Amino acid sequence: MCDTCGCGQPDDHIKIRKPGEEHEHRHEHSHEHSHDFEHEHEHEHDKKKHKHKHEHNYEHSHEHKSHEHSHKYEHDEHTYEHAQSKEIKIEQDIMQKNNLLAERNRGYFEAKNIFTLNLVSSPGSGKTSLLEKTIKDLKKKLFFFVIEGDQQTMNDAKRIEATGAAVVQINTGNGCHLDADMINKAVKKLDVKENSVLVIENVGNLVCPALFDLGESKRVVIISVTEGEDKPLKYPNMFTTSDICIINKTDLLPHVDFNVKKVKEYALRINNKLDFFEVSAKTGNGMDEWYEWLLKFGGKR
Ligand SMILES: Nc1nc2c(ncn2[C@@H]2O[C@H](COP(=O)(O)OP(=O)(O)OP(=O)(O)O)[C@@H](O)[C@H]2O)c(=O)[nH]1
Ligand SMILES: [Zn+2]
Ligand SMILES: [Zn+2]
Ligand SMILES: [Zn+2]
Ligand SMILES: [Zn+2]
Repeated sequence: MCDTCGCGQPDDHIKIRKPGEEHEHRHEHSHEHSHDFEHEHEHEHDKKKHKHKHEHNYEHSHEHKSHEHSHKYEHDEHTYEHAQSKEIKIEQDIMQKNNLLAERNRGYFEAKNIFTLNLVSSPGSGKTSLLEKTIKDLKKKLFFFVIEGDQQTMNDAKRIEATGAAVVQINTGNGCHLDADMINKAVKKLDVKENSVLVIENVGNLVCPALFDLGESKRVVIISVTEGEDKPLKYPNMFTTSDICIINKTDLLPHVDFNVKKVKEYALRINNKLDFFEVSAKTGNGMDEWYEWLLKFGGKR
């Protein structure tokens, strides 16, 4: 797992904003932070000060001169752990925390009859385009709320705002995925209503978003025909954890070497429960079947 998946992600680098709020310089975060990450600080042990790298909440190992010392924080005896086992421990804690929060999100969504989709894909597969078209065509029938995720810009949120749907943008800074905590906060900011459809556009990346349950009702992986049909084999996690696979940009099929039959076969090899939709968000081709599916699940307006 890469560094940004959990580590190196101080909460105050995450920005959750509605379009138009980006120039207000409103800081919604308090400067609380937990020491989940490695940092150096001084300790006093038997009146002797020493500096060391230290992770609160988690086990840590560090070098020390021969002296007795105790900590406020629980940690293992100072055995010399391998850096690797330490990393795995941190990953487990992060995933566990995320999964608990995802279940809380899911409970909330179920109680309010909010049908939640988590759109995952590589960058540029057409998530925002698909969503724009879907909202325009179905907004009389379904009540849409949107959470847009990407690292830096408000671009996608502005595109969605133009369709008339309520939207917030989560900028993750260096982070390469959304997590359940960000969704929890964004949902409050959006004030998502009962009997609605909440669509979450995850950060464009076929690896890390697969690891983080957001509490969604269904996960939708989008693959475009310009990406090559071997993606399911190369990025199996994304396909095992998804319920729906949308094959987008089918209008380009005459111009690219992409075998639709093969991509489905590869994807089913990874996950035999996947349902497919073949669409062009640009021309609208194939969108009707996708809409039918959405209308079947989404809370009626
Ligand atoms: N030909 C064609 N182009 C499409 C289609 N859907 C999206 N595009 C184009 O693909 C590019 C990326 O589309 P976006 O909707 O921004 O993709 P995205 O997945 O939201 O991108 P990120 O948020 O950056 O990951 C744009 O130039 C779109 O116009 C399609 O069905 N056919
Ligand atoms: Zn990552
Ligand atoms: Zn500290
Ligand atoms: Zn120590
Ligand atoms: Zn997008």
